[in-house]
Amino acid sequence: MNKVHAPMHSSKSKTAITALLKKNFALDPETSKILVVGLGNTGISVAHYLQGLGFKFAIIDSRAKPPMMDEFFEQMPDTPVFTGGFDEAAFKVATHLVVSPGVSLNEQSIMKAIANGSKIVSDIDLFACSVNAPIVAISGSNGKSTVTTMLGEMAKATGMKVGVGGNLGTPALDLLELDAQLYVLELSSFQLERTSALNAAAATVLNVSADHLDRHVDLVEYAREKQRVFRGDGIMVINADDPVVSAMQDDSRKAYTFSINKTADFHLDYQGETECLMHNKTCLMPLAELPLEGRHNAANALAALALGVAMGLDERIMCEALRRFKGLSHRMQRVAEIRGVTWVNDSKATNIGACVAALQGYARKVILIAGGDAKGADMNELTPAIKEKAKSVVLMGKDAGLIKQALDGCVPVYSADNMAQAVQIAAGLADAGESVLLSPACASLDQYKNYQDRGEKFTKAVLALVDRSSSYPPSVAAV
Ligand code: UMA
Ligand code: ADP
Repeated sequence: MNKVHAPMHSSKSKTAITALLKKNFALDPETSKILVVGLGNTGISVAHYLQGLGFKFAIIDSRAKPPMMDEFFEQMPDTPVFTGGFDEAAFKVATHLVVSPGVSLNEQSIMKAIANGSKIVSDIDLFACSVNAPIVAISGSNGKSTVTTMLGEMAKATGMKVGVGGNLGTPALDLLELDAQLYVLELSSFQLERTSALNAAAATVLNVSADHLDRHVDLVEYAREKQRVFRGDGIMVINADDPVVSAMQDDSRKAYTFSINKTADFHLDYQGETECLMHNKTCLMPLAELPLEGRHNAANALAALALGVAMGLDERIMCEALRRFKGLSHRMQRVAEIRGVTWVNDSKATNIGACVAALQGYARKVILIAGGDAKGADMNELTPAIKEKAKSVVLMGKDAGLIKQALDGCVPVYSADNMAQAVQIAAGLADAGESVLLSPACASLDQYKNYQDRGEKFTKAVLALVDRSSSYPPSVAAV
């Protein structure tokens, strides 16, 4: 549970923060009536923050009993909490709404409140108004957590006190107590769409591919929300390989470009026989020294280096941090090698872009385990990569049928009811020297608690194969 903390020891004084909140959002401790929507990690961090500044607020959550409610009552017994629905009366009196990213702004009660004059303020707005230290903001469809963590490690290696969080896990406002010299925030489209005061010292959109289309109208609107990360006058870090991101570049602003396909400020090139991560004409380090699978991780490293250079970090120290960076769990994580078959957990591939990037990293065809909740994406976009890189596909979850339909018989497809079965089937299909890749291209929530749960169930099932040598490999038939 988050502990109660006052944000005021983070550089700016309480008076300065209050003045800025008044100027930017007409927020006033005496008169504003704030409704915090969502009693999750974000909502609780906002509650502690507002309490520290002496604002009046209430909290609302549509669930009957949000998991952290009891602890919350213990800490803030006097805060009005509404649960079990979005009570119109609570919205009616609110002058300001701080809406958690998991709650859509298209909720009836929220749209009505906005129409009646309530202002939207995000936790990121509150954070941006409260720090003096520079913020680096990282968005994109894929690679955010990896680049955010990489840059955090780089900054730490230079001896800086750094706060790392946002969509990555620790709500931004909970980082204030660190009183850091630099803040590195991963920001989702949901966080950005409701943020207006962010003026990051350096920002990037790593890439844009279809995701969260169940929440955004279309890809154009989704990209527009991501572009909000560049609001302000900070240094832009632009992926020159992504046309949607390149179009976001503002020529009047300082920018660094990165690319894994062509020359850019940060790019890949050969120095003799050795392929290197380059800054202009200087080799920063050989690519082979980056201990991560997949060329998309070269792009991630170049983006992190560009952001680090934008913040004045030492290139040599950043490269030392990159050499030590072993990657995050559930992203192209090698789980085991059993009878010559390599098993890879990429459960965090919750959209098509991530699955395609994973497949493209393989020279030899793989057995792909995919499926789950497609979140409104067009599964036809998966077909070319699967056709080129998959020997066969094992499908599971709510939208397995959509993928099967999109593949239209171009590779053998097998169906599984659960992960243990999917792993059994894949074991029967894989020959020594091949890889089985869990890279679902879909969210996990139809069958699992979250992507971690899905990845753990995969790992458990893979490791169980070792003990089941008599039934390994089973025989299977394509559906
Ligand atoms: N809620 C309602 N009604 C709704 C939906 C949600 O009342 O219709 C309530 C939920 O019951 C919950 C509360 O709202 O109690 C808060 O929900 P939340 O989903 O915003 O959860 P938080 O705990 O505040 O977590 C959020 C981010 N969650 C989402 O964006 C869905 C976390 O990102 C983030 O780490 C955290 O803030 C701190 O910044 C998670 C995520 O899945 C990891 N992000 C998506 C992604 O990466 O794809 C965008
Ligand atoms: P995010 O925080 O944006 O979801 P992660 O770093 O957690 O990003 O990675 C999510 C998924 O995307 C993983 O499957 C990972 O292998 C894949 N991925 C990471 N970086 C990239 C990239 N630059 N391009 C495409 N896919 C990527």
